[in-house]
Amino acid sequence: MQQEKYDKSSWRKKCFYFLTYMFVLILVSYCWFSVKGRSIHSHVAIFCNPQTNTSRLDHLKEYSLERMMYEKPNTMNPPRTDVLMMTPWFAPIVWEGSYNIDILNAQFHQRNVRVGITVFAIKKYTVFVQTFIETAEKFFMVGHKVNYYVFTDRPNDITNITLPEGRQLVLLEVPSYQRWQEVSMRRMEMIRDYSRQRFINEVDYLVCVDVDMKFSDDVGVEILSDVFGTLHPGFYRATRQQFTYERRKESTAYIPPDEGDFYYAGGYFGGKVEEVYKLTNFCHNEMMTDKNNHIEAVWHDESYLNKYFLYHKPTKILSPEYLWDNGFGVPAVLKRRRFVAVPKNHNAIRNRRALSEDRRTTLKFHS
Ligand code: UD2
Repeated sequence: MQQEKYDKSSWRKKCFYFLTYMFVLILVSYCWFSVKGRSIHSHVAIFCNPQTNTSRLDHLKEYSLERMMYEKPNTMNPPRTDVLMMTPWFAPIVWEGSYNIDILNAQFHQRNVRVGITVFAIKKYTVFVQTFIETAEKFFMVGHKVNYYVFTDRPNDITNITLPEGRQLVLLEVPSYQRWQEVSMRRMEMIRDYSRQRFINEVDYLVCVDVDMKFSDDVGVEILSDVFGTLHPGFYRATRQQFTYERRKESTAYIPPDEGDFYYAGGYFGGKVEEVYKLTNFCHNEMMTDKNNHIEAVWHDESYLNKYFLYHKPTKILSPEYLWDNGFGVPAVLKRRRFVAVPKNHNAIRNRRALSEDRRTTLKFHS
């Protein structure tokens, strides 16, 4: 009796071990064949039934334009012949006359695009915020969703501005730095960090600009692209040798005299959040390397930005229409002045004590 009981339980155990072994064997073989099959035959879909297998391509959104009336583009007659409209790497340079905003608006509206514009108002620069936003409301991305991201150490100094639906003001409290050069340069680090934590979840594109500016004409979705830079108003006609790139080999921002396409302004760049993240991460890291080696590039963040764009070509470039200083006059090529510097007394606004004896108003841009 005892023996019979023992045999039964032993047989059950054996069965259990055998079944477990088989199960594990089948599981391992299945995993191995799936992985192996995919890596060996990655170009041949041997494991999926094309009838039932789903693909990302099944869920593509279809965007199509409505019927629109506009003048036909003329292959033999370019709209502008007085300026360069395309770089050698096929990035468009945006000038008045080079695009049709109705077509672009229709495309971007379909995609329900969300745009974030970043400005820094540290210390006395808070005085520029109101004019910046008021003029942006008239001219910047009209009809599109916009978040104004204002980085400031003095949130209480920023007057609340009522904005229409789809547009909002977001104050981001950040530390201040003693030197104005450091304030300017640290923008890269802060844009990078907020891109990771916040912007990537809230907007599609970022436009990163100086705050001591005002909009005076339309700036719309024609500027948007994967990653864009802007021709510096002081150097758009200049030679390579005249560009104020960093020329000391000890700096990571160094650009040799026989290289360089354009001189890009530090105060206007942007693109998709992912691309702005890469750009700001690069610039901040290079700045930190230089800082550890006790060197600072000649034009601060602008020098590192120029280095980035040399080896990561922008996919679109904005003409100086998008960044102008009326101190430069109004050349004939400039059909519109869309975003212009607010005259400021550099010493008084950058330093703690206003230099009352120095009443000069200087050009914003170095040239
Ligand atoms: C140029 C560039 C700027 C930067 C700088 C580097 C343009 C239009 N401007 O501007 O982007 O590359 O050269 O030298 O291309 N700021 C504060 N508080 C301060 C100081 C600066 O908030 O105390 C912020 C503010 O947003 C300002 C920006 O940093 O607009 C750049 O400083 P700036 O305008 O005084 O520098 P500027 O005119 O030489």
